[in-house]
Amino acid sequence: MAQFEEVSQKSKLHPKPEGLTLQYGTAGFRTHAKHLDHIMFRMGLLATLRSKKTKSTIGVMVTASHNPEEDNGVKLIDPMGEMVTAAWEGYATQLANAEQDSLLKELKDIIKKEDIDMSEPASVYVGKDTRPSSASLSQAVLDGVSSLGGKTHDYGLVTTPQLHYMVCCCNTHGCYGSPTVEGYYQKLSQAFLQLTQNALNRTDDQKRLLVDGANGIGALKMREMEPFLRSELQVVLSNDGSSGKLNHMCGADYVKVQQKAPQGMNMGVGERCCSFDGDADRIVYYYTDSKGCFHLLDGDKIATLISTYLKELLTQAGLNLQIAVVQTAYANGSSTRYLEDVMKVTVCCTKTGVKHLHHAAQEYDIGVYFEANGHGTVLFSKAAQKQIQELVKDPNANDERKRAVKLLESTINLINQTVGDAISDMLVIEAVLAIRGMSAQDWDAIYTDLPNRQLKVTVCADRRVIDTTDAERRAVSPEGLQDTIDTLVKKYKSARSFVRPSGTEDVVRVYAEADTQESADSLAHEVSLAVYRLAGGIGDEPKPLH
Ligand code: NG1
Ligand code: ZN
Repeated sequence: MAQFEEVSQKSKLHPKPEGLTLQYGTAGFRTHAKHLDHIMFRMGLLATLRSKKTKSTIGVMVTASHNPEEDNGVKLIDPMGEMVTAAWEGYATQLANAEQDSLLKELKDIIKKEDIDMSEPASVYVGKDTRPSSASLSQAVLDGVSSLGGKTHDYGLVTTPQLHYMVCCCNTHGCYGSPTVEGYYQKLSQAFLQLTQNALNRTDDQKRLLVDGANGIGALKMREMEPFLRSELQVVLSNDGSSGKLNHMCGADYVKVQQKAPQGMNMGVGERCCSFDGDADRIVYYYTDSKGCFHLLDGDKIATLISTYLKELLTQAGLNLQIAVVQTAYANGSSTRYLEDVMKVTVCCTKTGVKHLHHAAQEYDIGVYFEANGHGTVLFSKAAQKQIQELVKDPNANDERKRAVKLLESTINLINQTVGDAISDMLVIEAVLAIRGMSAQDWDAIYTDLPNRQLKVTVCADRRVIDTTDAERRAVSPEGLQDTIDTLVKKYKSARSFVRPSGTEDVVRVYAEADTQESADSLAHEVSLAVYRLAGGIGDEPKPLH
């Protein structure tokens, strides 16, 4: 067939290095950019098949998020802006690892398994981050799509959540918004301006926010969006990409893991600051107090702030909708305790990776999901949205209910329900703080985090020698590891620890929390040693942190 002839010809321009195998990991393929050209071409092919199969537009985002600038990666986006399903992740790995001469065979195998009608049209939206390698890699995606006769729309430089939004807008025929960057700015800014009208007498200081753009796409897009916000938010942008390197000593991941402010940010005492990651799908907040102490407001604090606000509005609106918060094992123990015991909301724990959290959040009327690292959003079920819209129109509702339900309606419009979105989350947080008249310190005081530490251990064999259960909170292999962790945890107060293989780096991650930073550090170190000894660690033995 002519269409396969073109694939065959074009694939030679994007050859696979023999023997190289890669996995579709926690968030797509991700590695050094020099290994990715063939992957991109093939993901163009796969997205075309997925589009034919679903009779919808599919998205392909070229980014390696918070990874170093030299890396790159690719994420596939399903019709409603969600992450691609597990079966298709499997196809992605199958296609990515096919040697050059068996590519067509694997492609036809997927077509057969999925019973794809190749005469269907295909449409693929493509976006990229600011990495130097992203331009040629996104061209490889476009080549893949066109070699199978698919239509492409190249959005160029966009944040990952913006591309998710475009895909959702397209497939809902405009119901979610208009599929342009301008449409995105308009939808979000209108909702933000409506919400902040409810916050009276805000001073310029309260409107001021310091934003670390991680030297990436988020900085560019924040600049573009600023005029739409009409000074209701006064952004002071640093790490805007004009000089520094992407994610280097800055960005949400750096701030969260190092538990310190990024370079290049001039923070006044108590000033609200936030950091995006390299593709602007994560955000964390922070401030320094009068003693110069750094305070992190991470994904758990964000989930608590937003769910408290939503719960209050539901009560005021007299709506009986169930609200749940979805977390992972990395959620700080204090946040879980606060949500369950004080706020009395349902808390559910899933495996790491937003696709798991997103899925779990869909089970509730309102599902607030955040990873501790700041990746998350809020999902409203169709039924919940309908109830809210009906109440907005109800002429018999009293003023208090009307006000609350209008706030809920604008909040829904401000939230990017397709995926975690740093810009959208930032505007939600800013609106909530403004409406409730809260400072960063007030927000931080909702509960006190347990001191914690994250470490990495490199092992010689496949890191998946570590197998886990119970939403990754317990290790079932190698033998003896969990018993050792249990014994170590008992030595410390309010302690918890777990280990799991990373899905994005070739390391085993260790997490520990306890009543003091010294204890958390010491427990994390002892557990790292146990991993090193029982799971075949390489290099020097982990050293104590102090
Ligand atoms: P891995 O490498 O599987 O731990 C990391 C993050 C995830 C998620 C993905 C994708 C931690 C501990 N893990 O996954 O939460 O965001 O990257 O970006 O932060
Ligand atoms: Zn990201």
